[in-house]
Amino acid sequence: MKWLNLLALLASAVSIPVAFGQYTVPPGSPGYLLGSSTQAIQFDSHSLLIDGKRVFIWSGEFHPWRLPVPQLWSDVLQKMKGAGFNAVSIYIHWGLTEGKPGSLDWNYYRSISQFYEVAKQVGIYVIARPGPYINAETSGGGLPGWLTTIGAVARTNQTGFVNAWQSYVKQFSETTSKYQYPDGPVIFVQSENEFYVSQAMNPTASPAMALLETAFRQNGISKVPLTCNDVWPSGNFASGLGQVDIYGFDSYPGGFDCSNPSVMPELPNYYVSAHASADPYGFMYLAEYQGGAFDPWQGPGYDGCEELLGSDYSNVFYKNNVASGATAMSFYMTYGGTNWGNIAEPAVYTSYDYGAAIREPRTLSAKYSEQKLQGLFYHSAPALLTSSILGSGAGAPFASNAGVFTTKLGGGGNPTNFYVLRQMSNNITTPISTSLTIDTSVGSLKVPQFGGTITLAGRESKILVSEYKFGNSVLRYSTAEVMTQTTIDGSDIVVLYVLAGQNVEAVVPSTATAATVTGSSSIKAKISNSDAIITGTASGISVVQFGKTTVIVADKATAFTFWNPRTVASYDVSPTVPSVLVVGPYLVRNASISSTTLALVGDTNGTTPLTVIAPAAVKSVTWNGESVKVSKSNLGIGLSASLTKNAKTPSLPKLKNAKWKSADSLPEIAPSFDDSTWVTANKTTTLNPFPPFSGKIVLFADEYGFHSGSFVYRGYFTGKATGINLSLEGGNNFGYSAYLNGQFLSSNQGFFGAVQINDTLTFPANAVVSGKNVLTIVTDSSGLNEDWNSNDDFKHPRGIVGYKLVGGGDFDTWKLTGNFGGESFPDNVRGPLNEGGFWAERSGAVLPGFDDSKWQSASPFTGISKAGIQVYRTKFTLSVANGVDAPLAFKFTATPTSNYRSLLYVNGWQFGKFISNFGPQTVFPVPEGILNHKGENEIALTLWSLDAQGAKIADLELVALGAFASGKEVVSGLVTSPTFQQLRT
Ligand code: IPT
Repeated sequence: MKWLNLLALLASAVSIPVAFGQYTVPPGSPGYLLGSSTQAIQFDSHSLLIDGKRVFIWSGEFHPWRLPVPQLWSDVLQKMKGAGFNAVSIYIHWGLTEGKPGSLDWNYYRSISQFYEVAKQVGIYVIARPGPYINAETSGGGLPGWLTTIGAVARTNQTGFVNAWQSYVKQFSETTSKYQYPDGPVIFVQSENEFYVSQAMNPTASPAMALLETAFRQNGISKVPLTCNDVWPSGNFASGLGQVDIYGFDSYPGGFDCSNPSVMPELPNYYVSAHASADPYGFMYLAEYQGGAFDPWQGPGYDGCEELLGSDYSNVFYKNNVASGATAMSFYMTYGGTNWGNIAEPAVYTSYDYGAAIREPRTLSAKYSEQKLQGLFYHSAPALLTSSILGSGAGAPFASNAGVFTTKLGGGGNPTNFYVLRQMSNNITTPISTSLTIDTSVGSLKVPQFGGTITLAGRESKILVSEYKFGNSVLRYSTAEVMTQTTIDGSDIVVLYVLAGQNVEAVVPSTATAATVTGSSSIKAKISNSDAIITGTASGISVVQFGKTTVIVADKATAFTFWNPRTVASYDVSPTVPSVLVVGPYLVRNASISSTTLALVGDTNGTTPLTVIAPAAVKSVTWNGESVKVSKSNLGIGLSASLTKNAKTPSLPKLKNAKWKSADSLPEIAPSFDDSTWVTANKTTTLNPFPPFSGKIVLFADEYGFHSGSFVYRGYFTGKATGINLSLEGGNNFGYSAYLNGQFLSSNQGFFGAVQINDTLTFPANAVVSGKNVLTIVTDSSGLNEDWNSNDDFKHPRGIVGYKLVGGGDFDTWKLTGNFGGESFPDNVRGPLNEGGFWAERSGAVLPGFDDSKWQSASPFTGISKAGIQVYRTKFTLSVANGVDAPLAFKFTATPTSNYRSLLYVNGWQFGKFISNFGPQTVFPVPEGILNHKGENEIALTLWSLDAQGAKIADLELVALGAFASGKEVVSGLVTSPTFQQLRT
């Protein structure tokens, strides 16, 4: 191992990039390092290079299928780009794409080509992660439901499994091949997902991985590297069979305990050594770095996750990654979205907000701003991309205070050094002060030199620089952090920030004779011995100008309002691409200059002061296409204006006052119900590794082509049975109700962690008839399990898994049904997982255009007074003003003592599963496009009362989660949403 490290060191010293896919010699020989290529994407042990230029990958995870409105994808990507994200990582969902074996559908929200086009337009690289296994807290971890019935073990090289993914991988690869950089935005294709676990448990992981990689390559993924995400930096697939071009690993060091959001775990300290031995030739790529957390059924809710993995966490942990040498990281998630339909796996509920930087309603969180400051900085510090760790430790020789831990990065043939400072423990929430000994071109300096201290708040990390180049200027050092730099009209600008009130000391060598300070006077500046010396505390914005150099100092909260868009279309967000500085708005999406006009596109949430620092040629400014009155800014630099466009919060209908129509959604309990078109369960054997423990007939819903939502069974028997032993599986928190000959027997619900419900039901004497008896069972599923351990866990059956009549006899016939059409579902827009098997769903009553004129008038707020399922429908019209982005949501009032389960359908899309006593979700955001913001909407709501006393919805309101005057892409009404007439007649 030692000599391998030596080679790696040698490679880093000479920094010869390796092109991917060029490994004609085995890893470990010098030739391996010297492979060369003309390809656009290369790398070495420091960083990725694109078109020969080193690049820091600041990436975020987003699942387009969790936001099924393609016209909103640009909104998320522009928000990401605004925060310095130059890449987006996406999972592609096999199960949603191939609902029926052999019938693949890549249209609508499944369109990867449309996503790549949007990313190309926005100018953001794409990391494509097609699985075929993805985990992702989605049903079956992305494996299709029909895969539960194949004999082969998933995620192995067994023929049955390999055959199963062929079409999906081929079609993914063929489409993606046209979008490989530079023809499109795709820079990496990841093979499989966290296959480490498999290697321990599944000896065929390597051959399975190799087969997949060959399939990607043979079907067109020939220009970009294949990558992996090891669950731990243990080197799986960094070498040997199944080796990828670029090795990556995942890390979730913040944990998932969102109920204790103020507890911050300590920093991981193993990355450097583990990566060095796992992947000595590659740069450190954190393929999934924790960007939030999922929240389980009965969990504390996503606000806790946003706090736990919030701005302090982002500050300390992400900077620690940089201190560990990472030059590429992707946050899981950056926009989480929604588990609409039956996308969720059993651990999670409808919202997949994830406490991410961009929240489920597409609003920006506090940590978005923290990520923006860091993202912009990493792109503004090319020296970071050739640096190595030059030393680290508590106190000396760096910090004067032993309570401060410093990592020094530098080298790489330039004088720039980076000092990553933090406190010794994340338990410390009080500030600490220190001085720092740094290397500069005038020797070692102990800074600050002119009074004051460097302060670190509790849970604050700072990256301080020395000999940092910006344009033709150099920051000798700064005790404030750098946000970004740009050069405008030949004048170099650097933006520095610290928390309000903290000291700042910065020195920039200069031949100027005087320095002026405008804006906030908390900062002073002077020229002394050919140095501009800047000192003071940060408060608002201070602008220091001398010669052709400008240093802007802002307090951190004010820095959060800074934006630095490029003014030409470009994936490259480094300082070599012209940019402007914009201060004030909630969001700046885009900037461009044509002759004397700067056109800005963005969002405001109220009257907002605007300052722009742009070339002198710019005389006028437009905001979202309208010109704004500008004057010289009193900051002493740039132009100022006021953005006055106010977004009116839309007036919303009161659902409590709406006209509701209603019908029984459980007619199947009637003995006379006609189930002749249902499937007859006739299997007595199964390939499923989790067979029934009792009962003659296999009743697993998936065996009969029903993979989503809910199932209804009707079992016929004659004789004198007095009860039944019943076993059901449905994943966490599933429910069921049983009826005999129309009479309610009982209901039950699982809880978190309950795999199976085993109940003995006693038949009331008066319920059993002497002839044919019919037992009706309605049950739902919270999705298929994931398959994290490659042990076919996702094949855990759903529905009835065991039955035995008490008192003798057996069933003659079992009939069952699930979603309309099963695998031959007709709705190729909403796809295979949208609907379940309730009558309201099968009959199409949940679809727009369904004729409910013959239904009775009844409201869900009155509800039902017995056990059963009732469906309610209403319509309302919205007229959200043009140019307003108003994320809307349906808000249930929680009634934890009541026992009911509800599905919310919005224009035929299932966008909420509310369980009265489990929670935690009561607010269900529904994106514009699923909800028609400018026209009519049809809502269907099911109310499944588990108890004999019935249930009612306490309240359901339509609420606005914000209102922004927005420059986002216009959503043109509803996304394609087939109607009842198209799908059921
Ligand atoms: C990691 C998975 O790769 C990802 O798909 C998702 O499930 C994530 O976890 C949790 O949200 S696995 C990691 C926790 C070891």
